[in-house]
Amino acid sequence: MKSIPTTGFKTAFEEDVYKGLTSHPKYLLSKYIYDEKGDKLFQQIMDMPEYYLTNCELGILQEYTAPIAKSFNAAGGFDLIELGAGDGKKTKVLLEHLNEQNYDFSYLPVDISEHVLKVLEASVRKEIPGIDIKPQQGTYFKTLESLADFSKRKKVILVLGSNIGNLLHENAIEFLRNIQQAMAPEDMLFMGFDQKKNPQKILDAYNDPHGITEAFNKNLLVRINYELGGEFNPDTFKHWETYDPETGTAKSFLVSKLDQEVFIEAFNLKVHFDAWESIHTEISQKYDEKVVEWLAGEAGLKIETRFADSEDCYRNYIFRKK
Ligand code: AVJ
Repeated sequence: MKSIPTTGFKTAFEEDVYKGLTSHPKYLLSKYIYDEKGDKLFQQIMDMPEYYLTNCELGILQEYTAPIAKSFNAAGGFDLIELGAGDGKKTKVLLEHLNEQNYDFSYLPVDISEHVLKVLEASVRKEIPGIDIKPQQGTYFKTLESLADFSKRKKVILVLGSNIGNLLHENAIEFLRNIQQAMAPEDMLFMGFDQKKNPQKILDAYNDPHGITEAFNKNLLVRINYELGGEFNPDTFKHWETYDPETGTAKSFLVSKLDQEVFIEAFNLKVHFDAWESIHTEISQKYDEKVVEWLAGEAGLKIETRFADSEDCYRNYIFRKK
């Protein structure tokens, strides 16, 4: 049934897809949703009214711009390092204020995609001329390591969008610990965490009536077709979202509507799906204060301040080294 490759895989994508689709239960990793098409779909998700996260965080940044900016400041100025900047819509609220108030700082957006950085740099330069922007292409950790000795200034590390929510707690701790290790005692981490809330609101955000989240989730199949010679028919899969209010975990699945075999050329393999068999594709973790405190503590960080939106849907935390 399976043809186990005797030689190595060409890419991590190939290897991870093979592992996920030959496991039981099946899974695919959400990080692979983000090719060029996936990036565009995520952009559309952030613009939907149902995806409350964007506006909640934007609201916090708008309401508390001045105190946030003040907390970033230090005698010798500071470097603002953003992991996963995207289109910078939210960050620009802070950048504009920091620029107007003549704070002494550099903005260092970090991303794996050179393209994302180019677009961001151009829009920042156009909208906020005079800003000192130094894009850093690379993985978060490689870049954080090199930035640790990049300058003697205070580092403020920014992670917006509740991006940590795609990680299981164990991996979230590892992520936070990696950041913690790159921090000097005076440095700080400013990070967004989507909070537990009415479960219906969460389900609506990840199961929108426009079908954008469905297309985003199914982009995994489309990408396998495109890059690995897969023969998935995305219409034969149903996008399914669950939310467990106890653990705070929202999960996305693709469920096969029929018993089928899907050929994938790169593996010379037919993957069998029973009718209603699932592929787990993503988690979007929701947090409460206790869990944030615990994750931070495990990573050697402590909460210094928190900012919440008026409905307490979302919180941005400032962490320091313990
Ligand atoms: C980018 C991980 C924050 O989980 O809310 C949006 C990705 N998935 N809709 C999230 C996503 C489905 C998003 N993060």
